[in-house]
Formats: sequence, C-alpha cells, structure tokens
Amino acid sequence: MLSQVNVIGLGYIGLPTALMLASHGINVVGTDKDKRRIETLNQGRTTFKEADLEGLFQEALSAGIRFTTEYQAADTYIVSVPTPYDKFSKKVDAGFVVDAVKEILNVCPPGAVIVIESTVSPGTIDKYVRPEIERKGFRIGRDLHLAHAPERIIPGNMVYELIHNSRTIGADERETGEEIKRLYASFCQGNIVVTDIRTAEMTKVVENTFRAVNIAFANELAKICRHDDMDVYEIIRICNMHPRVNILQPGPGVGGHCISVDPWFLVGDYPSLAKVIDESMKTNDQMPDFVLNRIYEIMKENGMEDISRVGLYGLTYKENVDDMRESPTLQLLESQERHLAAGLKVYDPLIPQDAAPNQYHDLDAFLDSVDLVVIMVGHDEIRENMEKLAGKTVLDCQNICTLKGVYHL
Ligand code: SAJ
Repeated sequence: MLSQVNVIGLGYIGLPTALMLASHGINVVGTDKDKRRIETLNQGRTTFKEADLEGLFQEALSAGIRFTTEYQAADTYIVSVPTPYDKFSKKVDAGFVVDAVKEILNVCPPGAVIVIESTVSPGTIDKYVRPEIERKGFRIGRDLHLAHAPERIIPGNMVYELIHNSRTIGADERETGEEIKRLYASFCQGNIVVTDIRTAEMTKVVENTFRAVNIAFANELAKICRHDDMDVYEIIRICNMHPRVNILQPGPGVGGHCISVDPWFLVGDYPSLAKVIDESMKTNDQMPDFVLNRIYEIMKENGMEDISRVGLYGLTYKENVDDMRESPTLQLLESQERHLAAGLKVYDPLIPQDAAPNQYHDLDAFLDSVDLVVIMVGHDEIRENMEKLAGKTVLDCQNICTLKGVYHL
C-alpha cells in the first residue's frame, strides 16, 4: 500500500485533493513554495472559500496532514501547479510543472510515481517532462514512473465532485495506472478510467473546450437575438426541450482558469486545424466589450451621461466563488476601450479586499452611488438582495433579476 503522498501546489485543486486523501487514511504532506500560504494553513486556516472545504480541512488536520515549503521523500507525488498559456503563441506554459518535477527529482526515492494533475495540452508530458527526467539520468519505467490524472471538479462544488465525478488516469504502464487508480479510489466513488498519458491529456483539454465552444454558441445567439430583439433565454429554453439539444447560457464573458485558458492550448498547437475553437474563444473574449456597448446603449436610451453612475455588480469569474481569475468584470475594466470603462463603480459581496478601482465594500453605499446596475455574476447573495435594485435601471447579464423592465445582453 502507498505509504506517503506529497502533493505539490496547494491551490484550488491541490489543496482539496490533499485534504481528501488525508481524510481517507493516506499519509499526506502538502508542499507549496508560497510561504504565506503555508503559514496560513499551519495556523489552521484555509486559503479560499469553498463549500464544505472547512470541514474537510478539519478532518485532514485530525488525520495528521502536514504543510511545508519543502519537497518530501514520498512514494507518490501529485503535481498540481498552474499551467497558464503564453498570450502570444497560445501554447501551454509548462514551466511550473517542469520546475516542480526538477525539485521532485532531488528528493524522490527509487520507484516513486510522479502524477501530473495540472491540465496540460496533449504531448506536453512527452515534450517537456520526460526529457527533464531523462536528462537527470533517471530511466522512466524503472527508476520512477509517470502518470497524468487531470481533475474535473468545478469550483463551487469541488468537495462533492471530488468524491462523485469520474476520473481519467493516464500512465505508461498498466500497473502504474492501476496503482494510482487505487490511490484516487480511496475517496473517489466515480468511475476511474485508466488509459495512456496522451489520451488523458487530450480528454481534459477537450472537455473544457467543448464547454467553451458551447458557451460561445450561446453568446453568439445572444448577439443575434439582440440584433433583432428576440428573447435568447426563451429560445434556448425551448430548444433545450429537444432531446438532443443542450445549449449553455450566454453571459458577460468567460472567466476562471480553465475554460478561458485550456482551449487556447489546442489553438496554439494546431492553429490551422482548430478553427471553430479559435473563433469560439474570440467570441467569448469579446463579451465584456459587448456588455460595455450595451451599457452605453442603455445610458443613451435613458438619457444618462455619467458613466460613474453605473455600477458593475459582481467581480468574481462566476457565481458563489471568491475567485477573480480572468473574471469578465476585470476583463471589462481592462478592455481595449478602457477609457469607456473608466469611472465604473464595482461591488461584490464575496470580495472584501480591494481588487478594482472605484470598488465599494457596502451594498447600500454602492447602490446609492449608481443609477444603472449591471448584474455581472449570479451570486446567491445578489439574488437574495434583488428587491434592493427596485427603482434602478438594471442590465442583467445573468438573467436572474426578478424585477420588471430589466435590460438583458
Ligand atoms: N459560463 C457561461 N455560461 C454558462 C456556463 C458558464 O457564460 O452556461 C461562464 C461562467 O460564468 C464562467 C466560465 O463560463 O465565467 C467558466 O465557468 P464554468 O462553471 O463553466 O467552469 P469552471 O471554469 O469553473 O470549471 C470548468 C469545469 N469544466 C467543465 O465543466 C467541462 C470543471 O469541471 C473543470 O474541472 C474546470 O473547468 C477545470 O479545472 O478545468
């Protein structure tokens, strides 16, 4: 049986995974190079908000999980570090993964398994990880083993999905795949499929690309419907009653560190082949500007002139999370038409810290300072306080407002 797991990278994916393993009887050490993050965890506090994370954290602490900035000697390493994309080439930037693997090679005992959990484009492990290991004189398959186990959990429901989602494990040898499957099966009740590494790499990127393309389709429909004053939500609702149609929802843009990033890997690697994907990503990326245009249209229609009397309600990348990575609100504020956004007020009930110019930390003060409210995110707290928007002009980019006379995308 596996005796020690070292989880590298304690962010949105690494931390819940480490806690889950620890609370299911696995001896886990979590490693992160960010000293402040480690200090916070060692003081008994979690580093972000997520449903049921706190309870899981307490269970893992009782089970003896440790947090450190040092890499450990362990039987299994789970690498869960960021994989951004290069803004110019659109290709995956595997730098953090390669750095983590280099550090692991300094401490790992013979026979250890390195599991890359970070999302990478197909071929990344062959191209960047294997050569690094071989350069250090290790023989893969003999001195150590490689696997890829991309995660599928959705922020906002991570703990539940860690337990219930199915997973994919890619490995060179069946035995390694089965060993890693047993490790994840300590907590995962979903199906765990074992395949090869490149297939696992590709499936993860394809899943997120499918969602990005579907959202882009919904966003394009919203634009078409706006052009001729049709109700896109009603149209999608009716279309989705067809047994083989399942269109997602239009929105003010696509954020987060997955759907707005991973499909670019395919565009970067296959520029002449990934046409639909490329156009979809551009469509999604244009949505914050589309919202900015809508703001100006609505201001004109209502005789409003002062952009500083307009407020963006919601700053996170989606509902009920405190994660602002690539958030449509931040994209809008940083739009190429930035001068048009200058002066916009901002408020998000889930963001207590200063994150944007003209940000309020109190809902009433925010509402007092604006005439036009733009609902950017569908937080429960925003839904629950909807009656406070009575009397305001509202642009609802999430189709959640129950008041009459509201504008939509
Ligand atoms: N969005 C829309 N319309 C929709 C659904 C989402 O505009 O109908 C927007 C959201 O508001 C948000 C963005 O898309 O800005 C992404 O949100 P999301 O909820 O679709 O996805 P993520 O990024 O939180 O999580 C995704 C998930 N992937 C899939 O559903 C295929 C999750 O399962 C992955 O684990 C995660 O990416 C990841 O880490 O890769």
